[in-house]
Amino acid sequence: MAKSFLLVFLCGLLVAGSALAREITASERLRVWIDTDAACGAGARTDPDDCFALAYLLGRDDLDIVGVSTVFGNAPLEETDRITRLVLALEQDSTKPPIPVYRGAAAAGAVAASPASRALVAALESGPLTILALGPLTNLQAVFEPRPTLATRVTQLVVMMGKREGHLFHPTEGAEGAMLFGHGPIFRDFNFCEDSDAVRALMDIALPTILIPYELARQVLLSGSDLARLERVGVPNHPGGAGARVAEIARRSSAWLSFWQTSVGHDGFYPFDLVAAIYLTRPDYFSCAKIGAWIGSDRKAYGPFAGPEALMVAARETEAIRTVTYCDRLTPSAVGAISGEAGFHDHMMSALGAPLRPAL
Ligand SMILES: [Ca+2]
Repeated sequence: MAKSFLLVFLCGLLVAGSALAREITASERLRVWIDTDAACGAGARTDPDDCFALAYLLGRDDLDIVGVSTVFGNAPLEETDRITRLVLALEQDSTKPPIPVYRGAAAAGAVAASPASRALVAALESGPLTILALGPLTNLQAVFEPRPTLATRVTQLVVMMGKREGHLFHPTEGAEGAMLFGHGPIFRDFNFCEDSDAVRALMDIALPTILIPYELARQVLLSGSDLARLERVGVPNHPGGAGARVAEIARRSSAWLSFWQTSVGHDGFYPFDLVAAIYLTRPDYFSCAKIGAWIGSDRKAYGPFAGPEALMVAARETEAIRTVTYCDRLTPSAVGAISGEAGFHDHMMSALGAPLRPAL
């Protein structure tokens, strides 16, 4: 699916990304908080998706990013906090105040007050907030478990998590003629697994939750040639200049790309958190529905064996303890099926600063 999607994209490069017709006023901007375990370049198998999500969001004029909090996950907190600050500092606009970064939880269960939880509470008290959670939900547990009424200040909580019962996170799943276990690892629902107790705690709180799951993110591929294009976004003689952030993240993604090429069997990777970030500005690209969610063992994916605990969705009234919005696929316009529309991949690349046509 991802390859055919790419072909559609490559054939449809004529339309530029969404140029804003007029200047967006401050009151129209979406007020956003980002919670992240950014770890690009921290190790050979650390996913750079948070870093791309940050780069995408920092490049938008229609968002008011009031704060960023860091959490353990893709790497220890020391690393995620350091790398988040590094990503934000690259290309810092000297005409604007820097976006504040707050250090959060270093491990599951670390829910004592932290700079992150205090700052997020203050941000919620000062206005409605969209929260984009790209890592384990420990920082959110630290905020909402002691003060559940703050949930009324949340416009939407967008989380990279969730699965249908019976669904395995394997790259060949759903591919025609593919042997499921033939090649590549089965991924975990990482943000859930790293702190399932935080998810359990938040399930009791009425947060307007939107789940962007693996099954949606796998419809988007950031390919090796995409990364090469993004590396060229930077201006060579001006390392801190336009495009430096994206180019640096692309360079820090080379080991992750190699892992996917050799171990997963794809010339590219699914940019999970970047896909979730794009939901904030282009929800029209996402096909979503209200659905029941619960935490439990998957009874369908592993034959006679009980699967590991997961955050699952389906219309099972007996177990659905929460209603969430679950986005399982891209819309036809996002995959370029509607003539004249710039698709999801086109939007993603142009928003990151890549030229619309690959350099010859
Ligand atoms: Ca992440």
